[in-house]
Amino acid sequence: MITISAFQWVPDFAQGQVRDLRARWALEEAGIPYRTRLLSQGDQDKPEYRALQPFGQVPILEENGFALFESGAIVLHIGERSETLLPKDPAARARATQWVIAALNSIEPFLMDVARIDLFYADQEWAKQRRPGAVAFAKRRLDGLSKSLSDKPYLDGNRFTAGDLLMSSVLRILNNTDIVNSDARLADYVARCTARPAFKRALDAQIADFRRAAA
Ligand SMILES: N[C@@H](CCC(=O)N[C@@H](CS)C(=O)NCC(=O)O)C(=O)O
Repeated sequence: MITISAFQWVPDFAQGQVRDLRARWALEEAGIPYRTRLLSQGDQDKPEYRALQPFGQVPILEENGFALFESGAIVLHIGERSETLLPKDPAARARATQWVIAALNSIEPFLMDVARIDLFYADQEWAKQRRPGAVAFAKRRLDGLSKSLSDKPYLDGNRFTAGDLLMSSVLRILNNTDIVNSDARLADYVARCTARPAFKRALDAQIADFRRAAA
């Protein structure tokens, strides 16, 4: 059975955001059962875990001696077993992959610039000065994304793919600001993606693991 690594506990602001959610969501979309390997404080720095994830992060996927890190790689790997995530048609499949990489490479770093300031450095002078520029840059990228989405339900048209799973996961990073939500098209898009039963099951499972660990 597939095992996904996740943290046993994270602060409230990170619950529902930790990146194992992306792997869980993909597995739920694919209808593949999985279990979790919950890391306690410090487990991620142990040599055995670092051998599987060089940066000590979650998630990793393990199955029958095979291990994979990077949430994008994990979602694409699971997508090999799910036409919902990766369509069979080669052109549609390439476009789904394109949106996975766009989410992780062209959008996530810029939303993370803002999130990092807000979550970890909000009180520092340099962060106050940097934030408006970081927000402006993020908004430029979001504007491009919104125009490309246009009035389509999903990035490639009528069909949800792995690209939407990653893009909506990335857009949720700024849930606590109006930076994404002030664009009605993007707000509706995230709501549409996360209304999927597979997302809800994945989110409930992540939260349930935190609750079990806290009990
Ligand atoms: N690019 C990685 C990022 C993974 C990542 O940032 N994971 C966070 C949790 S959401 C983590 O493990 N943070 C602990 C750390 O970086 O030390 C991926 O998408 O898998």
